[in-house]
Amino acid sequence: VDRVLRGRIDDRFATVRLGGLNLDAREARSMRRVKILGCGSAYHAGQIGAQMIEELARIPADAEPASEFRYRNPVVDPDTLYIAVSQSGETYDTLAAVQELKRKGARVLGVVNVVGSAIARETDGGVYVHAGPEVCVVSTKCFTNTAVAFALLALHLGRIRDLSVADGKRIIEGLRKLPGQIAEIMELEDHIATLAKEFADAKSMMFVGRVRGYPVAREASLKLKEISYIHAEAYPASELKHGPLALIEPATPTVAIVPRDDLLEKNRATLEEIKARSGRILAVAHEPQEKADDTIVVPRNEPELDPVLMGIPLQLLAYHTALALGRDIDKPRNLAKSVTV
Ligand code: F1P
Repeated sequence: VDRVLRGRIDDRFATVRLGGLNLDAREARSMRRVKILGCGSAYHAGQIGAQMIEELARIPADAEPASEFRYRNPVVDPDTLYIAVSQSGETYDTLAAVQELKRKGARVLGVVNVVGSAIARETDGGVYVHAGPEVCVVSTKCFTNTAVAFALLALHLGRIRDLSVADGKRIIEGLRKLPGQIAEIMELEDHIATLAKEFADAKSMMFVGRVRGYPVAREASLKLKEISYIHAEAYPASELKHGPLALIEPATPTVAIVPRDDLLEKNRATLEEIKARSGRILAVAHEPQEKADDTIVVPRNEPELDPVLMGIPLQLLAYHTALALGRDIDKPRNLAKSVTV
């Protein structure tokens, strides 16, 4: 995270410098929508990015799996800024989506880790994530850094459009706190490893989160599936009552993402609904949750940056669950470093 922030924050003007972005102020002001495309963890980081762009720059934004977008003959809109997200920069579905967009005359930026990769070359500009090489197949630090890169981009767009200087300063201070807070979360590893041993027996797990917590829930469930092979579902917390509550029972533990935002009370009510069905609950929150059996307590930052911090203990949870099950974590089955077909 230090690396993605380095040299990019300008305290004096409460803004950020994004050298290779290649998007001038006139273009940034005239765009009507942002559409983010990526696969797997890159898609989930894109969901976080879309929320940050809506919150900090007030531009309507959404994320879609590139692997869906490329097959559905989408309407390509000249007033939409498209952003392709990829760790490797080689994922074929994402590259194909970029090429299709370029053919139709769209402007496409990249949020990419590997410098000079195919997606970095094909896009019109963008932000490098500077997460360094991902030594294992699954994306971990790149997911975190991509979320931070989106915070920088959202801040930049927000300052060009209508974000107040005070808000800019608040987010910049929050960004500066991240590396120290991530180090604090890493101190929780032993506690998380102990919790993971309890989850290693689960046949299935449920991950729930609302708004900022939802992409974190999705990514956490993907990490668990990828490396431990435990079945996991991720649901927006408010969707539970539309069917999936039927799955909650003692043998299906739930991980609930409970940030301290204006949805805190709603999130606590969700914990109650799950508890009432005797489901075991692990919460990720800023303070211990009464209804949960255990809470992983993460430091508080600006609410917009919660997804950056709250994903990390759940990467550790997936890692230690897989370790407890004796899985080959760096080479999980059926997963390639960059999916090229
Ligand atoms: C996308 C992705 C990763 C996943 C695995 C397979 O890769 O789905 O999120 O962990 O490596 O590919 P990328 O486009 O971000 O390189």
